[in-house]
Amino acid sequence: MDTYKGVVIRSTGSWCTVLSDNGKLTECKLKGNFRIKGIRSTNPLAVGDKVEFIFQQDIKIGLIHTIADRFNYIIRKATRLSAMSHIIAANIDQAVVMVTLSRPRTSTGFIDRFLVTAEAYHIPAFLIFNKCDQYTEAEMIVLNKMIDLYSGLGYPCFKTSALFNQGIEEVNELLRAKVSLVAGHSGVGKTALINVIEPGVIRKVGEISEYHHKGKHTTTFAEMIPLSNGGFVIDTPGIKEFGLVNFDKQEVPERFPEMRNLMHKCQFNNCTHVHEPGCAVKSALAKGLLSQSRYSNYISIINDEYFEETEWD
Ligand SMILES: Nc1nc2c(ncn2[C@@H]2O[C@H](COP(=O)(O)OP(=O)(O)OP(=O)(O)O)[C@@H](O)[C@H]2O)c(=O)[nH]1
Ligand SMILES: [Mg+2]
Ligand SMILES: [Zn+2]
Repeated sequence: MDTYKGVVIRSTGSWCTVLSDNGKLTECKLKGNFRIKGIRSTNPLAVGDKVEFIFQQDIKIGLIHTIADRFNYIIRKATRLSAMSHIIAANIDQAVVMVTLSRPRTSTGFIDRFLVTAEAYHIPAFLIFNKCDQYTEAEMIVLNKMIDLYSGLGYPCFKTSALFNQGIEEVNELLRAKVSLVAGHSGVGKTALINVIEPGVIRKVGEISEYHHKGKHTTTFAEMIPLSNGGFVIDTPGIKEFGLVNFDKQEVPERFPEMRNLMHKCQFNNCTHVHEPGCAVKSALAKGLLSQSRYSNYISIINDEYFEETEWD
């Protein structure tokens, strides 16, 4: 019996598709008694997992017997109150959040939660502002302010239009030879952009509802797409909100680069930057040196009920 090595490019519950080192795709499942330690997850196998499997000639499927240790993964709660989590993807080099200002609207709260998550996992993060063809002048001003803010914090920003092929070359360069997770609300154009970058395999793109100006969850599970530039891009289903699983309130300021650089100047070393005297963060905020939206999102993150969850091994 031959053992093969590969990477999971699609995963739906217990079945998955593995791209082997020899370029072949094989439908695989986990060997019957396989147990995974550590994470209580609804999906034992995630897109991006490196696995080894034995191909069963008689039934033409692969049985996975080894999952390599993940060097990182992005996780969210299966549902808001659930004790289970869902691994969105594993072994990611960089994370891209795709943003649209309208149709659908992406809030800075969503963006900052995404960036905090990426910081927590030490994954470099980028922003792509898509649908630049459809904004009014007033919206373009807001967009440029957001770009100033986020690029100033060290998160490179890109402007694109998947519809009119704008900004595509830069994004193609960004994705070269890396495994990139692409996340964002339903309808922002994640799949549309991937279709433009890799026109060989056209994937289903959805409509925006006329009434809600939101997408309709066209992509229903994460999928890893090999690019001809040597990279892999992970298209994810539109995420409404990021549940921040598995971390401690006190760590949150460190996930904000602008706070990380100031915290050591606070009077108290356990300062939460909310009400304490001698807080360097609050004084920078009062002087207009920190962004009010980032600070408000920090407050909302530390007050978030998701932090109540503590049951992880
Ligand atoms: N005007 C404009 N429309 C776009 C652009 N990119 C995508 N769209 C449209 O937006 C709609 C949603 O695009 P999708 O690619 O399905 O969005 P998605 O982010 O993959 O959505 P989910 O799979 O539901 O998460 C489609 O009707 C696209 O044609 C763009 O740059 N400009
Ligand atoms: Mg999609
Ligand atoms: Zn402080």
